[in-house]
Amino acid sequence: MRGRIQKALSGFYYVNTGEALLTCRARGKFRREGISPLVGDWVEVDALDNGEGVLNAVEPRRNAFERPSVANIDQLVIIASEAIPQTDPFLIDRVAAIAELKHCGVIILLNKCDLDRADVLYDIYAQVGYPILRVSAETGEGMEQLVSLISGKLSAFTGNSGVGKSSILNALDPTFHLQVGEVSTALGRGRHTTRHVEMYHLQCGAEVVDSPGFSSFDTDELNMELKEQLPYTFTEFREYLDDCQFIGCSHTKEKGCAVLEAVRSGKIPKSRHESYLRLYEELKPLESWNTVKRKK
Ligand SMILES: Nc1nc2c(ncn2[C@@H]2O[C@H](COP(=O)(O)OP(=O)(O)OP(=O)(O)O)[C@@H](O)[C@H]2O)c(=O)[nH]1
Ligand SMILES: [Mg+2]
Ligand SMILES: [Zn+2]
Repeated sequence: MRGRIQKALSGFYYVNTGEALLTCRARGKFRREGISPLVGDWVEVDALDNGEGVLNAVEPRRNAFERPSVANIDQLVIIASEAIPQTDPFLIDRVAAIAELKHCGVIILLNKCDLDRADVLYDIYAQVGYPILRVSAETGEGMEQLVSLISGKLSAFTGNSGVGKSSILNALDPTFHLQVGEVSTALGRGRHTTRHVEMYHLQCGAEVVDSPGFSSFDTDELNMELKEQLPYTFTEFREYLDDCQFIGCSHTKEKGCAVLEAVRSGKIPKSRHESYLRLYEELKPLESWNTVKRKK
């Protein structure tokens, strides 16, 4: 029968079939073929006795992410803060670039606004043009507007550990009691309180995936496609890309580069271009082993 993976934990997949939540193991072929079923996947399962099942097949995906590990989502909600922990804009830009590559919506939520209004981040992303909202899980500020942005959709909350992803879910739905963790003031970061990926159905009609926060990234999602599309994944660069003097301009240091000119004149936020340069450098090594054609 058909169902959707609602939760993944310790090698088990909890599949919602509409009638039951089956605890499933995946068939060995998934591991052999290098496919990881993800929360949000539509799957085919065989029901066994006592609420267990076997996961047989994963339906084609609309999109899939490694961090957070989810599939078929409508939008990524990137949660950030300028209180403790502070969010490095590079982390936002990196996640947003991958979301753009996969044609997935992006929303920026600035949490802990009871402590800090996050003016710097607000100005950057308002200028980029992403939907952006100041919220506070503590006081409830912004929750009504947030509901209107997420209802009727499947969203994945993502952001650095301790930024308040689980707290916002608790604030959105009074029936939720998700575990939240203290932030280490000495280290200025969260303690990785949420340890698994799970989809929640909210009373307001939204579906949201909560996931472990990140503190750094590995290189899994940095691939050739991202390298080739990088300038386009920075949405506010797009209108300048045809005006560079050189075709094939990398927008890093060239003469007559329209993107660099827009950065100089303040039309593109400087921090966004700095993130672009950092990603450009990270992606650079991919070229040598991936695009050189072998002579036959
Ligand atoms: N003052 C204030 N504190 C908040 C707010 N939101 C969350 N916190 C606190 O921040 C800490 C971390 O919150 P969590 O919800 O556990 O953060 P998380 O993003 O889910 O963290 P991980 O699960 O580790 O990724 C907790 O002590 C919360 O009480 C807020 O809007 N204002
Ligand atoms: Mg959490
Ligand atoms: Zn250029």
